[in-house]
Amino acid sequence: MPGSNFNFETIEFLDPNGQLKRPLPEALATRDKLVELYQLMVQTRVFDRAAINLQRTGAMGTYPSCEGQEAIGTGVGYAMNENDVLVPYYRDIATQIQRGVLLEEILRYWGGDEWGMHFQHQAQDFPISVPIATQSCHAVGVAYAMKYRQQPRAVVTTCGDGATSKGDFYESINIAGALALPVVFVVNNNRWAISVPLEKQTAAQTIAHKSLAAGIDGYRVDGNDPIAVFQVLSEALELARNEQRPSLVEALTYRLCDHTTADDASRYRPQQEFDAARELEPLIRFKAYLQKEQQWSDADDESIYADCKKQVKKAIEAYQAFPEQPPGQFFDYMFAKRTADLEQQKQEWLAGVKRHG
Ligand SMILES: Cc1ncc(C[n+]2csc(CCOP(=O)(O)OP(=O)(O)O)c2C)c(N)n1
Ligand SMILES: [Mg+2]
Repeated sequence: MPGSNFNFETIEFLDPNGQLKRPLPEALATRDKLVELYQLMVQTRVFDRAAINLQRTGAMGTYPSCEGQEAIGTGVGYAMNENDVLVPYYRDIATQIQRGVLLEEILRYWGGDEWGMHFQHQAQDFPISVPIATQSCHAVGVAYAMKYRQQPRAVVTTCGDGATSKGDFYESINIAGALALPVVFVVNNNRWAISVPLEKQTAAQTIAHKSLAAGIDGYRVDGNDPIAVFQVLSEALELARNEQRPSLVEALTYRLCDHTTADDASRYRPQQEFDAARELEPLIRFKAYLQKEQQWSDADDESIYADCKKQVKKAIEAYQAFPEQPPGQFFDYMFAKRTADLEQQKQEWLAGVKRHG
């Protein structure tokens, strides 16, 4: 088969038992940094569980969990410079919290209030993209602006495996290559796009192979290993910032959750596949590594979980204290001034709300 003799090696540092297979990257070679990576993953997991509970009890709308995928956002965020720009999708909590986004802002957004994406402490990153792959195009625009202004900065944009089938994605990697733009496309390959498995999504040998047609660098990384993700992203970002070399990073992981709280994956996902993926997940592996190599105790572990739970509790209280948005306000911010069309839609929508009580 054409192209099938081109292999992308999967870059790994930690094996599933938490054994380090190669020397730590210099930037992570202290216990504090490693503990920080673990804390970010635990924080994300604890937040994620709490968010699902809020949805289940009617205190929040639909929510897309990132369970099992925490290592990607953790490594990506750790590798970014403050003045890089993140153009995220909806499973990037671990990155967003490192960028200064507040947990209560994320809850606010999924609670139906768009102001949740108007980050208090992060003015340059983009809001979460729920439309699939549209953010790839925005990322390319931001990268073009950086290049035009001759700034040594880069854009990171993320999407799922399913998103890489869309025209937006192909057009974006193509133009990034053609114009040599400082952008890194990170693909969270969690093997499912709602109920569509990867096998049905593409005939490409791997997602990383899609970089070949665009003429950009391609990497495959173990997405359950935050050290490997950090290292690959650091290298890719360096090349993007300093040499305008764009890249596509395929991070291999698994969606250890329903697609969103509106989904029931047990209707289409083989239980065996799920059970096998559970064995490979990032938190278990990283804890095993810390225990073996970094004198990590059960008491240390309990204290990190207790601390994260406290922070999440505070975020929930802050979320619940936000004043409710007046109905229909979301029509008001599309443009500086509401157009006649939008005004009509708003009035129809408000009348509908009234009709349905
Ligand atoms: C343009 C567009 N089409 C369809 C949808 C409905 N939709 C939401 S998530 C999803 C699948 C995405 O799968 P993938 O890209 O693998 O990301 P994952 O959710 O698995 O992280 C689809 C089709 C959407 N949000 N936007
Ligand atoms: Mg997916």
